[in-house]
Amino acid sequence: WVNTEKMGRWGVKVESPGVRYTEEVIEADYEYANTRVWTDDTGTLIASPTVAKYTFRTQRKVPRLGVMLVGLGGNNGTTVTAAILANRLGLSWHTKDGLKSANYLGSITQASTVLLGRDSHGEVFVPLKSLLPMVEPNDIVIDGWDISSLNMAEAMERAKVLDYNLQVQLRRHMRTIRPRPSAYFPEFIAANQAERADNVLAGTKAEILARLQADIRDFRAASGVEQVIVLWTANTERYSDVVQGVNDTADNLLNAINKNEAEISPSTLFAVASILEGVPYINGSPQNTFVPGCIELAEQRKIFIGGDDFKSGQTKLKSVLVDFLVSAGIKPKSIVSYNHLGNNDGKNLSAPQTFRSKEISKSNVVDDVVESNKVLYPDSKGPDHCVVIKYVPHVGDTKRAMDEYSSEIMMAGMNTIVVHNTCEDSLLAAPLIIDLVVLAELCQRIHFRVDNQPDFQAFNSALSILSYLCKAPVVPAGTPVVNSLFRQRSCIENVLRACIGLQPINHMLLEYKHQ
Ligand code: NAI
Ligand code: DG6
Repeated sequence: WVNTEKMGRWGVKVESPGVRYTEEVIEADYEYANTRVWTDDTGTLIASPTVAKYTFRTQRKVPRLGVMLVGLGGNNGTTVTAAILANRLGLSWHTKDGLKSANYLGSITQASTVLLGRDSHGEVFVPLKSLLPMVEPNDIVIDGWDISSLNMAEAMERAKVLDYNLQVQLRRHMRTIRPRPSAYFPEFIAANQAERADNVLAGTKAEILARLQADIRDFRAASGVEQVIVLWTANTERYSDVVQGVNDTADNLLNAINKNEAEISPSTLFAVASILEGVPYINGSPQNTFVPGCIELAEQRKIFIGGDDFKSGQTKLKSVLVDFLVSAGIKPKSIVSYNHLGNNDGKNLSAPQTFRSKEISKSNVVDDVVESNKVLYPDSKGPDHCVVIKYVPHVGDTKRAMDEYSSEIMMAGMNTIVVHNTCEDSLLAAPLIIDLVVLAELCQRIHFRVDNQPDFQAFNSALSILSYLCKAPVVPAGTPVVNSLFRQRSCIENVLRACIGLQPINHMLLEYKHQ
């Protein structure tokens, strides 16, 4: 075990002729090995190794980060805010099981390790966050919007997520935080949310957009943060219609906002406000916030967007289990996913249109695995996949999820796996919010150039490295969507390794295979 407290100012430091450390940057030469495949005239599949030379440059100074949450007063919003405060204050509290202390379990940047390499004793694992300089979650300044006016102490109590004794200690810190009034267009979320909508902005969409932009500027100036990220953790919206001339191009989208078009959702308005303010925007819900015009605007302005929909529990396991089954040559024939929950998210999802958004993001998560195996799925028709969500107020945030995976095995046999999972939904989602903003901020400081091009470039606007944290990853046009959790995690680990000039971990252990 390597204690990062004792790792010094460099964290992990690489000694290699291709890696240069200055006060400002870490610069690393990197050979990106790949395989090009094509079919020749005889129909033979030809595979040919390729190598491209990259140089990665990472700014070492970590900015003071401010995060603006849309849906600040919800279960996720209050839980992540409370968790950051509790960690910062080093709080402990008594429960019937004994004394508990604040931590960041469930966050890959804060609580997971990666294999760095081998020393004379064996494998050396280090915290993922020690590979490159990253924001410390305890230093994040939180702000945001909610259509409900409750202060954060009241909202935390309403959420019923955290232990009472912890809430008591946090109350005076949370009470001072009040959500800013927000954009509320009732037709985009369930009608049952109207009763909490007492903190809403009046005016046309253009006026509301201007107000949201002013909020971002105000937060930056008042808090003194150097970098802002906006993250949507508000209610799931219904899908927006993608309409030619309205939201299909960046210009049309901006014109449509000026014309107060009905089909511009609050989440798209927030995304546009963020992009216009030069601030990354992450969508933690399933709706199609990123209509084509919004993506084009982000690309034009070179602003990061990420999403969609936190991949926290049932779907995360699905993206492991189906990957395991299919890569074992076992053929899933049906997946039936049921869950019930009693928080406000469940209440909002009890309306058909908002449920439909969630059903889509929960269902598409096996597509890439099915597509990867033409032996099992020659016609690309995947398993029957059924997703059910029911609202049961009594269970609150403690969601129950039940999944049945039925697969065909050898000689027409059948293999059925049934999984039951009880979890506190917001305590799984809050660490994902931390990872999303920590990684998005890091990506702001990474630039690279390929094959001695004169200029360094940033990653594409659609920040696909965040796929691990999302049910329906947003990726640049033409990029494969990867849902498999292990592949998504390898992407994060290996991109971070590339930034310090280290090859991907290949798990071959060749050095132990000699006679
Ligand atoms: P929640 O209902 O407790 O919180 C959402 C908050 O958003 C509420 O306080 C509501 O008043 C507010 N809100 C609604 N419309 C708004 C608007 N236009 N502007 C500002 N605030 C607005 O829900 P929860 O549990 O915090 O989840 C938030 C979102 O994250 C949901 O869309 C949910 O589907 C999604 N999600 C949650 C996961 C989890 O494990 N908790 C995982 C994946 C996604
Ligand atoms: C019930 O499915 C409500 C949803 O908001 C989920 O709790 C959330 O999307 C998490 O889903 P999953 O499938 O990652 O556990």
